[in-house]
Amino acid sequence: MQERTMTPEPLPFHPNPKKPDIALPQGACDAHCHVFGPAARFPFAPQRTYTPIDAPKEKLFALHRHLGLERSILVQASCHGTDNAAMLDAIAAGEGRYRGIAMVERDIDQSELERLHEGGVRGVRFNFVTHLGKPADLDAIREITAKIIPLGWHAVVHFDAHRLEGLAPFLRELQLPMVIDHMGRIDASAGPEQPAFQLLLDLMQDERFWVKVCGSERISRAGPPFEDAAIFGAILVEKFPDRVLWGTDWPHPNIKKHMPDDGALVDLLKIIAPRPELMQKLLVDNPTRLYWPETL
Ligand code: 0GY
Repeated sequence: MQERTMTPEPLPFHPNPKKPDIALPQGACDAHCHVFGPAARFPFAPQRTYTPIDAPKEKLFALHRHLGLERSILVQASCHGTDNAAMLDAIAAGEGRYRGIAMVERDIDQSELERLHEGGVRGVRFNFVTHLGKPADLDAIREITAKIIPLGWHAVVHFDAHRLEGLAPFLRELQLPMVIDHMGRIDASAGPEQPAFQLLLDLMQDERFWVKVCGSERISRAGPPFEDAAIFGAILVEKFPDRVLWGTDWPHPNIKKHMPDDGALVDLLKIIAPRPELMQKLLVDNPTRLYWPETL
């Protein structure tokens, strides 16, 4: 058999996602997605570990209309580093329906934080994922979180499952809400009894922690339609219905094999949040509490 050659080219996002089988509730929020570039206007960071294809805001907005998502949280991705300009530009175009999670330098000052807040930012992301570069510095996190707590912001933490055991004591020290990305990137084939998932459940007993029950396409080992991963989301939603969020993760950076159909990812919500009251909390009430509390 001929060996497959790996291509450095990123996979393009799905060109024509299906219409979801399910209608989403009014005010449904995609709580994890990105905009990339366009590079000609918003260059990627020199220290990035990958170069994505352009995924501009217009394409994201069209996807959201197609899927029935009315609001969204734009998460700063590592390929743009701490230059949050593309994200802020997209939020500004969203007329209040979009909010953001930034990445910031350790020495960020109050006036810059206030500028980000004005621009719709409500939290800072810390990355510990090996393929995304150097892990976040713990002292820098302490300093940054001390500065963002007065603004009512939270932290978003993104890590590989094997890091959780080492990271958990540090996270428990932090005095602000923390949202864990992609179900802690556990390995869906290792079953709910695996130590990393049990530790995630244990952390979630503490009311400061929230978890995103998306990323099924990342943690699945069975492949499309990623149902092996969605069952972990279902467990988290059932146990912690008031501290779960969901998102598309469009345009799916670093997906190497099975680029998901975003409409089919929405359909996975039938497994993840099988009752209307769970869907309402996951897609509407929880994002409102965390990102638009002033509307309550
Ligand atoms: C994600 C996942 C990835 C990328 C990033 O910051 C990023 O560049 O988050 C990934 O490569 O797994 O959350 O979209």
